Amino acid sequence: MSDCIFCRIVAGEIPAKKIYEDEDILAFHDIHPVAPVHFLVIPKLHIPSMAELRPEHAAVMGRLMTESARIAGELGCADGFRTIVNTGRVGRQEVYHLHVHIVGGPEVLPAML
Ligand code: DGP
Repeated sequence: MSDCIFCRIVAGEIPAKKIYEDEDILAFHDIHPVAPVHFLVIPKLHIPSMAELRPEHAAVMGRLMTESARIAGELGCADGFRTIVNTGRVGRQEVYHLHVHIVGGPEVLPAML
C-alpha cells in the first residue's frame, strides 16, 4: 500500500515521532496534537478502517488496545485519557489505515458526547 501514508510511516519512508513498535503494531505522535498527549496506534497490517475488521484481526487489536493503555500511562495520563477511532465518511476518518487516537494530559478534556 505505497499510497497509504501510515503504511509509508511503517516502512520508514516518511518520518514520524515513534513511541513504540513491535512486529504487529506501531505507536507514534499525531502530527496535529489536540492535547498535551496525542498519539496514534496502528496495526502494521493495512486495514482501512474499523469497518473492515475481521475475526482474524482480534488478537492484534487486543494487543493494540493493551499497549495503548500502557503507553498512555507511561506518557503521564495517570488520571485517564480519551480513545477515539474515527471510521468512514460519517466518522470523519481522514486517513484510511485503521488507527486509534489516544488523547489526554493533566487537564480534564472538554466534553464530547
Ligand atoms: P482521522 O483519520 O480523522 O482519525 O485523523 C488522522 C490523524 O492522523 C490526524 O489527527 C492527523 C494524523 N496524521 C495525518 N498524517 C500524518 C502524518 O503524516 N504523520 C503523523 N504523525 N500524523 C498524521
